[in-house]
Amino acid sequence: MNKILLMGQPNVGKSVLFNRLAGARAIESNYPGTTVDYTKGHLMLDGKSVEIIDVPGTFSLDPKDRAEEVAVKMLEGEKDAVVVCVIDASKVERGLYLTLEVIEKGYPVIVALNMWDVAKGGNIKINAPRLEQILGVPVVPTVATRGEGLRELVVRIREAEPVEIEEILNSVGGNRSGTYS
Ligand SMILES: Nc1nc2c(ncn2[C@@H]2O[C@H](COP(=O)(O)OP(=O)(O)O)[C@@H](O)[C@H]2O)c(=O)[nH]1
Ligand SMILES: [Mg+2]
Repeated sequence: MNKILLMGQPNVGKSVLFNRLAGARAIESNYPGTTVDYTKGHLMLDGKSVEIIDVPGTFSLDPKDRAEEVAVKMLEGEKDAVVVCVIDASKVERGLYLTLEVIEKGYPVIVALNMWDVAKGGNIKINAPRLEQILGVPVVPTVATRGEGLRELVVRIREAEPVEIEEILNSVGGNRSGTYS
């Protein structure tokens, strides 16, 4: 791993998470040839400093505007990156699409189920361990604004590994032949 990319839809808490993880010495840059800004910084991991990037928000890897184009380009330009997919836990189904796309591209992924407090307050119960079983990647509930879950998130980044989409399909009892196994 040489980089950590924070990815997710707009307004899921990526930047708050980034500020908590990267601390004070973050640098804002302009993506070449665009008016799109992004921020990068460093995170200490196992005694090593790893670059972490707050990628512009995107709903999918099929870009609909300039910011989404930059998000996709940044991902494609960082083949050795680990991707922290940030999902709003109160709208979890909306964030899973991008997460699955990133997994399908072969990147090691860890999911931050952020806004865990909002989900709880709205009586939304998500079985994070079950989601972790299904996806085959670490799933960590977080409340970025309070720093909750961030230690676990950082510790578990090293567990992020590429997963075959077929494995996810198998874990929900499906396959591509159209029959039940
Ligand atoms: N209640 C709650 N609010 C959060 C949490 N994380 C971020 N926010 C708020 O959600 C809004 C969007 O956060 P931001 O980091 O800008 O989202 P981004 O667009 O993904 O970068 C801000 O008002 C944050 O203070 C969280 O875990 N819980
Ligand atoms: Mg942001």
